[in-house]
Amino acid sequence: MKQLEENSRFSPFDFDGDGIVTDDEINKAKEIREFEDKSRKHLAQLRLARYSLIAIGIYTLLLFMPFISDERIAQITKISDLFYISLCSVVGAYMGFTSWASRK
Ligand SMILES: [Ca+2]
Repeated sequence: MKQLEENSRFSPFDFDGDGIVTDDEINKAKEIREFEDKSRKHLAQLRLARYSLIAIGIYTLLLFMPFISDERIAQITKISDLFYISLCSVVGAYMGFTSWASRK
């Protein structure tokens, strides 16, 4: 328990506004902080997965553009295989971890 001074930096934790930060309120603040961290992490992963999908789409479209010759496509096929596999595994890992985390 902690009695607060005026405009203390702990006053945001005083949820019921009585000027005292109880252990309960500290725990609640901790939970909120953890939740915020978790959702920030989740957002970053979502962004990564989304950009991977977009990159796959753009790359595939680029391959069909007239200014890229068939010879060049044949040359980069090996790289593009790796490209697809790695980006797809990012997306797959995202979906896997998301459903695994929501089941916990
Ligand atoms: Ca309080």
